[in-house]
Amino acid sequence: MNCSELDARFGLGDGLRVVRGEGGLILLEVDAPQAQARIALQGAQLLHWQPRGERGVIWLSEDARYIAGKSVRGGIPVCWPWFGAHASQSDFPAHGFARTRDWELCQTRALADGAVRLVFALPQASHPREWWAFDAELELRMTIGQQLELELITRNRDTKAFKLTQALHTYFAVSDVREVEVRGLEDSEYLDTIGSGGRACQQGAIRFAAETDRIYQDGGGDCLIIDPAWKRRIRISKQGSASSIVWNPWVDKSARLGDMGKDGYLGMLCVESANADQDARTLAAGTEHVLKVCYRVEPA
Ligand code: TA6
Repeated sequence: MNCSELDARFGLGDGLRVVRGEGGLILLEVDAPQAQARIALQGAQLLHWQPRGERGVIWLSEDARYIAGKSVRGGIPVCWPWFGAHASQSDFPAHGFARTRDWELCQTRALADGAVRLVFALPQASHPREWWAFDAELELRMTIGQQLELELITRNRDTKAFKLTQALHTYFAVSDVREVEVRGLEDSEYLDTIGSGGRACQQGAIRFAAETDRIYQDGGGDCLIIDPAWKRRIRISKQGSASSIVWNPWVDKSARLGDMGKDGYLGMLCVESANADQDARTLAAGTEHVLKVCYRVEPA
């Protein structure tokens, strides 16, 4: 379906419009009583979420590029069916292929409480067999309101098991990454993917003064981003995940990425709810796995 057909079928009046955005990407513009949001059909990637009365919660680079087949810098990229570099094929795309493919819009609904429910699916036919030889279904359900809920559902439709690593690679907007801290990962073991790597144990809250890229094996509990300057905390609750990636590219990596914007790293922080590293999952034939997150803004 083209943009106008999608809008005719799935639009919700002023509450949700389907439009063609920069680079020809199809965007869903949500303007609901509880929140505003924007989602690209490519990757079913949420790019913006702003609960009524709050600042935007999700960071998007001022230099983001809107190119078909390329993940937009910021928002919530879906890393699937592998997280990071492919385990054995170095020429396969980092973070899998789900974030750069066009998903199908399956359902839109204005809920009675003023939130909006969206359902997307990545059709099996668009899974590149040369990269992923399994029969699997992928679905993303979003409930957009004063809180944001995402459910990423993987179904193994094959006759054999497969290993899955994945992440909701969420870029959060912060006042100044040098002035915030992440709580909830104290005493968790992490793999430091920078330099020689190696594992260590988190001592106290996480603060930022350099490039940070760590995969934490956590107990599945809540994380909090504490942002005193903006007088808020962002609570990250999750189910079906026992690992979190905490990432800030800092100066040099930002320059290498080229689409972080001028000093963009200062205004963002990734806390990604995942199944990564030792938290990889094996889905037996006919089973499913749900990775669910809920984001809430609370007063600091
Ligand atoms: O989640 C952290 C990370 O794996 C970093 O190592 C960095 O590569 C980041 O993801 C962004 O990856 P991308 O492929 O979106 O540039």
